[in-house]
This record gives sequence, structure tokens and C-alpha cells, in this order.
Amino acid sequence: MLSRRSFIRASGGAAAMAALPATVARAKAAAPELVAREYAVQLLPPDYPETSVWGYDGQAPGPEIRVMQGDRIARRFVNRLPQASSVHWHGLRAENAMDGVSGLTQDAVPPGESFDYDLAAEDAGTFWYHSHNRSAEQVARGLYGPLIVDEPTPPDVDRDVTLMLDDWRVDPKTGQITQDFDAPHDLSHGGRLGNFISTNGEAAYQLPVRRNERLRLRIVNAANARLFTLGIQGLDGWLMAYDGMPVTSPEPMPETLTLGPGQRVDLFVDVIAEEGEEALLGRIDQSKGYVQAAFPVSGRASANRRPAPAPLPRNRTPDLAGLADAATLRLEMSGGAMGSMREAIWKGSSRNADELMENGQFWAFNGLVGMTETPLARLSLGQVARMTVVNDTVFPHAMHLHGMHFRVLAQDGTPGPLRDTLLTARGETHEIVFAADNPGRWAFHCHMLSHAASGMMTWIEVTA
Ligand SMILES: [Cu+2]
Repeated sequence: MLSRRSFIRASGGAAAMAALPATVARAKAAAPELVAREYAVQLLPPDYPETSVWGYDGQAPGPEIRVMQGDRIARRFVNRLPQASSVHWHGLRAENAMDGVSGLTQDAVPPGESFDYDLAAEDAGTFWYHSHNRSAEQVARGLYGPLIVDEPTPPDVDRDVTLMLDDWRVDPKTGQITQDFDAPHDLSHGGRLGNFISTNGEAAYQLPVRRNERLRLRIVNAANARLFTLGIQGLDGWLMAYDGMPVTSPEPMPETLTLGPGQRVDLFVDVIAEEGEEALLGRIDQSKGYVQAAFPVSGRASANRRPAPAPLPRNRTPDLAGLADAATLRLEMSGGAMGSMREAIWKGSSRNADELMENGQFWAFNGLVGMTETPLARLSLGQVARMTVVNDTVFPHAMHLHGMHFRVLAQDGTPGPLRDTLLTARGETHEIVFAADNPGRWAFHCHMLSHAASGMMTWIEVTA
């Protein structure tokens, strides 16, 4: 098959196009392009030089992709990067062939080539898209953006605001992203933590607001490895959704909220700061705090606050009927610095810790390092699975399941909210349950991208 680029060359461009038969000229218009390439942006404060990033459509983060629930998301991904790449649509329960995982659901798209994505937006909510090839490098360089699916009936808020949180590792002298994407210390410890925090690609994100205005804040942790622990000041409200999925009844805003890499929350907050004051979102309760977003208040939206919100309409997610006789699975994490992993199987044979280290591999799931020929589990379509996730390491991990959302069981066995990314602290054990209602080969990996690159990557197959 001809790629679009070679087609234009072969046809001689516009002149030849004009001579094409009418049927071809009337062919379905190509999807809008999403072009990945290198460019410079003013990421750091103005007294620093521009930073060269890899991003989508000349922005960092990439452009907001926004559709109505039930519509399709169609994009022609054009790769103008010096590396192969692919695009994953994080949190969408869509078609497996469109999931964008290089090496599992598609081949990485080589430089100069393109790939047509076309997938259903079945769930309303807050999602994001990002590179899923060499992600520890490519996402760190800026290849991510927001993906919003709107409810058919808009909820009662004054403004809908997406906040993508990231940290970047930049050389303060040059203002450039440091190239140490596979530094052994990052791989084996807490991942690639940055030294420059941004919101929507800005150092000092500000949004002017009015008193009593109700904001929907869609917060996305797009960082490679950082956990964001957020508090709010001058805002009050409710937690409405985790990882794109509404909670059954709005939860009063907790004092602090921790988001692991890949995780999202939707908040409805009212501005309760006085006129002339500033409401804040950030790490404001600690001595080493930082402001993630500032909301200067001027004027009033209304004399009083609105009543408490109704829950967001639930998405059509499967129920967990059959939980009692669910398939039982186990995922035991081991490895990392200060871990007890002495050997593990990598690329089909047993290796000792030294061999693994020399190859930049530090972590294992059930004693297996990285992707394997056979999946962690094979489930039949519609089967309910219950998985024990054991974090036998001294680091937190953020396990992301593609294609399906799961619930975390509370101590007493009650299923919690739907999520697609599980944040697990050192030494913790969690039980998660999900209905295998989406056929295909689904990645299941740590979203601390340096960990995924050094062993924490597996997959689950759902067969029709
Ligand atoms: Cu991890």
C-alpha cells in the first residue's frame, strides 16, 4: 500500500489530482492530521531560552481532542520524529487494533510514515493521548495531550477546564530536556523525576475567575514518574470522577488528593475566595509546597453558591455479575533498588541480577521481566477476573490496564470506583476486579514509564 506521502509524490501533486476521476475526488475526506515532530516552545519562564520538545501539532501539551460521547475519534497520525512512534488513547475502552501500543497492537510507525486511528468514544470523561513507543523518552519529551469526551447533556458548571500536570527534567543552564532517558538510577528507583513542574505546559498557570463560579477541573497527571499530591485553597467542591469514570455520588473534596502517573480526576469546585484574593491548587499544605494553578478572583458569578451537584451520568460499563466465581489472577511485583530480586526470566531465559542490570532491566512481574510471548492471563470474553496485585518492592507503582476499567476491592470486599490506573505504595497488596468485555491484546504495565521500560510490562488477552 502507498503511504499518503508517496501517493502525492507519485501523482505529481495538485495538477495530477485535478485529472483524477470524480469518484476518487469524492472519496471520504481524510481524518485531521495529528503531526508529531520536534519544535521549540517557551516552556520555562521568559528569562530562559526556548526548549526543544517532541510534541503534537506544534504544541506542548498537544492540542485538545474533544468529541461528543458516541462519536468517533479519527486522526491521521503523521510521524515526523526521528524515531518510530505510535499513539495510545489512555482510558478509552475502544477497539484493540486502535490502542496504539507498539509491539502489541501495531507496529511502531516509522519516521515519515502515517497511521490512521479511528476509534469509538463510548465513555464520556477525561482521557488523554500519548506516545506508546519508547514512552519513557517520548512522553518525557512532550508527546502527550488531552482527550475529552463530552456528556450529551452538559453538566451545570460555568467553565470546563483541563489541567495537565507534568514535570520535566531540564538542564537549567541550557533550558533543554536532558537526554538521560535510561539512566540506571531512574530505572531502578522512583523513575525519571523532573526538576520543572508545569500545568498545561506553563510554569505559572493562571485562570482569572469570579466568586461563586463553578469550575469543572479535569486534572491529568502526565508526568513520567511523579506523584502529585494536591490540596486546594479558596475553592470548595466535590470529586466527580476517577480516571474518566463518574462516581455514584459526588464525594466531598478530600483535604489532599494524590494522583499517580496516568491517573485523572474530575472535580466540580466553587470559588469561595473573596474578590481580590487568589484561589490555589497545588501542594499548599507543606513547607516545600508549590502552586500548580492560581485562580485570581475578581467580580462575582452569583450572589450565592449553587446547590450540590447531581452525579455525572454513568457510562455503560459492565457490571461484575459472576464476581463470586471470577477467574483468580495474581501479579507480584519485585525488583528495583533495595529489592530482593536475585534472578528473573528475561527474553525466555533465567538471568541473575547482574545480567539484568547490565541490560537496564530491574523489575519483574511474577518473576518475568518485560513483554513475554504468552500473556499474563487469557480470559474469555465476558469473564470476570479478580487479581491480587502485590507490590513487593520499596517504591510506589501506577499499574495501568488498557481497554477495560477495574474496581479496587476495599478490605471488606466492597468494590470501589472504576479506575484504569492503580496506585500502589511499597509493600501494599490490592485486589482488583474487572469484566473482560473487550476482546484483544491489552497492555498492563506500570505508568512510571522508566519502570515499564525496565521490566514492568505485561499483557492480558481477551478472546472472543
Ligand atoms: Cu513502577
